[in-house]
Amino acid sequence: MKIDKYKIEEYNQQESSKHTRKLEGLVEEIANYEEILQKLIDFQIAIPSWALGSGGTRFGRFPGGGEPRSLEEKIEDVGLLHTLNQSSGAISLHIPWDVPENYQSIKALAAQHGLAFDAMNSNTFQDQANQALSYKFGSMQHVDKAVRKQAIAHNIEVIKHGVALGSKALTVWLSDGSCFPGQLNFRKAFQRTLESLQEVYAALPSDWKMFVEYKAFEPNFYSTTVGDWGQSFLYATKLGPQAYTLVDLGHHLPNANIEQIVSLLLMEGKLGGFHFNDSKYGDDDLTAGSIKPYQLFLIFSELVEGMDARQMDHASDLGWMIDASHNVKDPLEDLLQSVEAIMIAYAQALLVDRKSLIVAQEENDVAKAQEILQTAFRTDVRPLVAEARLRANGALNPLALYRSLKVREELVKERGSKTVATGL
Ligand SMILES: [Mn+2]
Repeated sequence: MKIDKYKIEEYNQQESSKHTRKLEGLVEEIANYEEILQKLIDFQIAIPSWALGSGGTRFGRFPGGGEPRSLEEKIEDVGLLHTLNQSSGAISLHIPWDVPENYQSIKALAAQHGLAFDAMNSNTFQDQANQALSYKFGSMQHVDKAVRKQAIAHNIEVIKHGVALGSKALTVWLSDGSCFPGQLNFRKAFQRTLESLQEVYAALPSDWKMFVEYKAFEPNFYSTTVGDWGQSFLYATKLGPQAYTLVDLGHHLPNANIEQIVSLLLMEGKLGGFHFNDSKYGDDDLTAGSIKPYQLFLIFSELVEGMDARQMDHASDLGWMIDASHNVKDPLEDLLQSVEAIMIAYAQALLVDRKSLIVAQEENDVAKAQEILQTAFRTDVRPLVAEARLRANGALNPLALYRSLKVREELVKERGSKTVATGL
């Protein structure tokens, strides 16, 4: 299914006067309005291929119908999102769930939809049918060198797929760790993992980045070998200049101050990328901004401040990706909501009065500092985000148009109601 351009134009026309009215009130207050709009237009968030089908929990999965049955259909789905919001211009593939059969035709299809290939993701957290050795007791940390070699070879194969598609980064998330005290020697596990990562690092093309993603717990519940940002930073530092830490919002212990982590990683030039989602308890993979929108804003506020301090390009110098999937929403609606929440938090962060904040900080004016941040957070920037979409030929309200065009119903007609996308 493809959404015709004129349908978007027609919809925007209908909504135009309402939108203009809301925008005018907001714009009066913002001096650098055009500059902010351009940043919003440039900002793109990659969609992971595994978020296009209904996610499951370990208790069950409830596919909603019309889910993509192939890599081609996954690209089409991201194309639908991008057509609607013009902010989802990249797809992040997972190997082996999305092994491309024909690079040229996959690249051509992505280009047709205006999509780039974001970071490639390897998988040594589960065993595949044709796999010689098991990852039951870890992959890169494994006591058996042959298992480690298998994990290294897999990651190098993922890089090769990525090179053929034009990707520029590899994300390594390891589920390695231990479930019980005494199971693992922490130092040996670290050293083995580092040596394995070094071999993968050596296979990186010179213009590639390697993202070392950390996670506090799950599936291992006693220790994780890349368990927090300190450990990831240690690996990334030891690996070299092409290695960075990747922050996944759901991969922290409860109440961790993620905005502070982000700030310090940026200071050290070691923040590489971001996985957006939201959570209440653990790695819940809920829609970005659905539980803690203020935290999302505070993180973006540090991102903007920290990137500006290093003269980084907001749109291209970090990898931005959604990493979420769950059971109860239409995955495409969920992704539209996530992208919208991210754009809102970014727009609010761009509104923070930085000069006044610096003064308030230097004068220990705590109340003023809070006011400055909350003034930005409490600004309804939705008309600004909508205007950015309008100028980029997206829809003023992507979710409303998605529903009125009955996109899911069309996909069910095309693909059937019993389809299941590859993934967890
Ligand atoms: Mn992640």
